[in-house]
Amino acid sequence: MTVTQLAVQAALIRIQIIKMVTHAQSGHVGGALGLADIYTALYFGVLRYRAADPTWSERDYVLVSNGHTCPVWYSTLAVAGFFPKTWLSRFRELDSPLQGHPRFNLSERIPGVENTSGPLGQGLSQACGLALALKRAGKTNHVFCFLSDAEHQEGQIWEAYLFAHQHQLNNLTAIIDFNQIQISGTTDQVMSLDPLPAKLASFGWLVKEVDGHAVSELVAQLIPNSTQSPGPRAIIAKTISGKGVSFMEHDFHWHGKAPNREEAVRAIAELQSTLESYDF
Ligand SMILES: Cc1ncc(C[n+]2csc(CCOP(=O)(O)OP(=O)(O)O)c2C)c(N)n1
Ligand SMILES: [Mg+2]
Repeated sequence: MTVTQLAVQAALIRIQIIKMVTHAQSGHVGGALGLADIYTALYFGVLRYRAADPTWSERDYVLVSNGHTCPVWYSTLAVAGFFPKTWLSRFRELDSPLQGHPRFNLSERIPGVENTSGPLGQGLSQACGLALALKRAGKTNHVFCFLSDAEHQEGQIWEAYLFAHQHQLNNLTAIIDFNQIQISGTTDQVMSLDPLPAKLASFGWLVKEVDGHAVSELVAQLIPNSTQSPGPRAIIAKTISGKGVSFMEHDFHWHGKAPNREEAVRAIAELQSTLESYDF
C-alpha cells in the first residue's frame, strides 16, 4: 500500500471506532484512536497473515496487553478481512464475539484474536511464553505485543522484560502506546515512567522511539529483523490519545467515555474531512 492508502485506511478505522463505541454507548476511544496509525502500519505493511486462514502456522502473532483499546484491534481485523464488518455493530453486546475486552477461547476462536486481555500488565508475559515456545520449536513467526504506557506501573511487566532478555527473545517486539495519559490523569501526575527508554535499555532491550502517527516510518521500524537485534525489541511510539478528533486529543477524560450522538457526528465529520484532503 502507498502512504496515502495507509493514511486513508487509518482514517476509516478511526471512523469505525467512533461508530462502534457510540453505538454501544460504552468503550474506550482515546487510546484506540491514538493507535490507529500503528495498527494500520502493522496489518497493512508488516505482518504475515492470511485473513481467510487465521490460524495459518506461519503467521506473525499480535497480542494485546492493553485490552481496553480493542475497538482499534477489532476495526483493523474487520478491515483486513478476518471477520465481517457487521460484527462491529454488536460490540459489547451480550453474547457478541467482540466484547469490551478481548477474549481468547480455543474452542470458540475470534479470528485474529490471539489472547485474552483486560486486566492490565499481563500481555507481555503471555507474549514471552509464546515467543519462547516458537523459538524452541525453531519457528520464524514473529510476536508483536501492544502495551499501554500506564500499565508499566505494574510489576509484572518488568518481570516479563527481564524474562525476554534472559531468553534473548529476538522474535518479540513490544509496541508501547506512549500517549502519556491514563484513566485519571497524565502518567506524570499519577506515577511517572521517566525515563522509559533508558529503563528498557537497562533491561537489555533494543529500544526505538518513533512517531506513532508517521505511518511509513512505522512500517520501516516495525519490520521484524530490520534491526538485526540479538534480543527483544521495544518500539516506544509517541502517540496522541484521541488522535484525529480535535476535542478528544490529549484529554484523559476520553480514555473510556462514549461520545453522545452529537459528539459522534462532529468526530466523524472531522475524520471525513481528513479523508477529503488526500489526493487520490
Ligand atoms: C489490572 C488492572 N487495573 C486497573 C484496570 C482499570 N483500567 C483500565 S484502563 C486503565 C489505565 C489506562 O491507562 P493506559 O493503560 O495508559 O491506557 P490509555 O488510557 O492510554 O488507553 C485502568 C487503570 C485494569 N484494566 N486492569
Ligand atoms: Mg496511556
